[in-house]
Amino acid sequence: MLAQALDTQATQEFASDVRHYLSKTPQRELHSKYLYDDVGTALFEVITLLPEYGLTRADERLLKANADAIVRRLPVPTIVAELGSGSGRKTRWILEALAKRGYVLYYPIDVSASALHACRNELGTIESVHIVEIEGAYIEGLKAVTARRSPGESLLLLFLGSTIGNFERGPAEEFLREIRALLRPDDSLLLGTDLVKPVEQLLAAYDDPTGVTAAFNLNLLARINRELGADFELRNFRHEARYNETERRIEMHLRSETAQTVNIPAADFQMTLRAGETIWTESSHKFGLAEVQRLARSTGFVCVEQWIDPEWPFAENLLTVGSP
Ligand code: AVI
Repeated sequence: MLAQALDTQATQEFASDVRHYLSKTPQRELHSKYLYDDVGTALFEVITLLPEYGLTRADERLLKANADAIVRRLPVPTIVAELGSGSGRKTRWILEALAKRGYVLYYPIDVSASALHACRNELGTIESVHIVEIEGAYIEGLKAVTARRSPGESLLLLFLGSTIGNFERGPAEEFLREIRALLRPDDSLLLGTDLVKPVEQLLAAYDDPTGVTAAFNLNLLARINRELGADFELRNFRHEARYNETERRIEMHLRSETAQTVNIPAADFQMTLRAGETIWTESSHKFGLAEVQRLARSTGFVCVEQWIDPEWPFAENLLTVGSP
């Protein structure tokens, strides 16, 4: 009964967000968090395997190569929480390195129950690691973790995979400040950031020739059809990835190939798209190393070390809680 009520609430929120973002002028939008239903999550997993998309492999390589160095910087005992754990694959290296020092408590935080399930399957067998899943949004999940911990325990918070890049720059700062406000002086944040790189490389990563990213993007319309009873004709839309030089970000759009009217009954919404008009579905910001250091400072952290992948420009940034 409770699960059903929560489901209804989630659907209502989805409907109201869809209506709000699609009504924006002059650029219609959809919020990128809705890309990740079960189909979208599975498609994203495939994206991480694409030769053109080096981001996830760079993140994993860095964690594997530097887990011991990262852990050496952390006090004993340290518990671990992760925002948006996903399958948990790349977290293994950090947990294994920490487990060499003793018992480790790990809180994966994710809105997706299936991601948490995959995470337990992936990491549940590491000796000395105890997993407590937190199903929920980032900040609420982090609050639940900080409310449970004992006085002497410091916290390592993981925010990997450059998910911070999917926030607009202003909201990214606000989000880091919110996190900072929940942390204590001995805590740290390991933040993964994809770095600025040649435009051709970025465009290939976000518009791969096999069409997996296109399917990932189009699935958002399919999801609105499935969950809100809409009548998007998917074949009338085309995936587009653009690089915005000024903002240093990839923008994903869905271009309407014809003039068309779409009905979304559960959102009580109808719209007419012009031929060539686009719906902006995601931004993926790219960073500079000094920019991350500044971002850390401006949000109450100190960036104490940055590890950079030599193959695919990506940085793992260790931020400690700065003195106020
Ligand atoms: C999850 N996030 C960091 C990915 C990115 O690269 O911005 C999402 C993604 N969108 C298209 N491809 C991958």
